[in-house]
Amino acid sequence: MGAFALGAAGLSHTSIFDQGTQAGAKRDRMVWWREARFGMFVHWGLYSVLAGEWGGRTDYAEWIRNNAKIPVDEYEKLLGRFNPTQFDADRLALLAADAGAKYLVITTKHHDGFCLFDTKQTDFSVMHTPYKRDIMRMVADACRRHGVRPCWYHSIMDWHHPDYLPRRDWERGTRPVNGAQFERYVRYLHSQVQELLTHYGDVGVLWFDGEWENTWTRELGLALADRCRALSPDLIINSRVAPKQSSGLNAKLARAEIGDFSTPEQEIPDRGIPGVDWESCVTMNGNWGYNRADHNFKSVPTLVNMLVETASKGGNLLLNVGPTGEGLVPEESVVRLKGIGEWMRLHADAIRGTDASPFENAGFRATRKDKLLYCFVPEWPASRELLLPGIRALPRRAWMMGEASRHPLAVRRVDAGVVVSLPDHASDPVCSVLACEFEAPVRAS
Ligand code: JFZ
Repeated sequence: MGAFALGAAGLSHTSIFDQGTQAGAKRDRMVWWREARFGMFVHWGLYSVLAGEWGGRTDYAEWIRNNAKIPVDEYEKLLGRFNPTQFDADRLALLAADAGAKYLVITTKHHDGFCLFDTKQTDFSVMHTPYKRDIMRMVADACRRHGVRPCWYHSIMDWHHPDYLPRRDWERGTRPVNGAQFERYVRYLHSQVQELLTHYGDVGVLWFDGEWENTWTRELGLALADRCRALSPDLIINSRVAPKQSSGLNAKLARAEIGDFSTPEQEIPDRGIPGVDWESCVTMNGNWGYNRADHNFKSVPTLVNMLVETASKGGNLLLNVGPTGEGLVPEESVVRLKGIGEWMRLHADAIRGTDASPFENAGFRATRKDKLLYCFVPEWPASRELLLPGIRALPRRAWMMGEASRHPLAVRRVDAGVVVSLPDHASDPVCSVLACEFEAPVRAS
């Protein structure tokens, strides 16, 4: 029996889709990812050079070629302008590490088809720009130097490759499909995945995207996942490798069927996704790719609370930055990552390696780890008390994280559970964390 009387709102770590021997292998390869709880996303490419601006409009980003209807030969001219001389892979990796992120997912190729790595499969790559350096080599090496796992985002949809189908609606007249063979594109994609998985050492995650067009079938998704797994047995693959099933189970579960984790975008699911690993990807402002005009950034407390919310629901948070064409992460993002890092330096134990909250309706978020329960208190209660509802056992010790003295807090049993007497003042300006240590491992009964 655990210390808790209430049922778990959180997840059990074995997906209902993983039966038999595969379940053990999956459990093993997911260990570091589940432990990490926090990663950094990087959207960077040719589009970054345009900073979101085209034809008088300033609200574009990584979809600019499609949304501004830029002809392919016009877009190719950007190759000559891609020269991110300010880029420093160590600074990028350190930015992630200092924020408390344990992995970094970067766009090797987005929907525009431009490759930021040294690929032998196309000339539409960084090697054919004035910069001429393999960005993924630098990123992979720098990440490892700073204790961050390098991971690749790679788009299935490709608006540049002549064999990719379908064409955009608006370019059907100017880019005829004559001679295009989708099977040839699939071979191209496989070859690139092979390069990405064999030239850069161990990669943590292959984060596929752009799987929703009708040419990309579940069979092709399965074959691609198999290819990845054959090249790199411990690789983690997201569910966007294959299109979601249109019928059958609910959409979220169907999406998790192929791949290791599900990817809610710009949202944290109400109750997590029970039985399925998941990672919410979110932007700090309103765009994935760099947009010069977008200064609508979330605050540090909002971002910390998003991290707390995902962890309390048993998921990961993948927080995005969009470097400029010069290769710099916008200062607004840097400031926020530093703020998250300051909080994480004192409270990471309450996030990393934790499981979802044991409470259904406590009125605060929580995580747990073995005999420890962590309660997140962003607003300091006027009563200076916190009720742990449904808890029968008294904690052995309760204290505010980050306080060097670990001053023990008074605890008492009441009908509804256990009440902890909090100090007069919040222990952290962003989000105070109460830690409670119990005699027995903290788990749901
Ligand atoms: C995709 C990309 O199109 C976008 O540019 C960005 O890279 C983002 C992370 O992923 O956009 C999506 C993908 C999936 C959904 C919505 C937008 N979805 O599942 O709702």
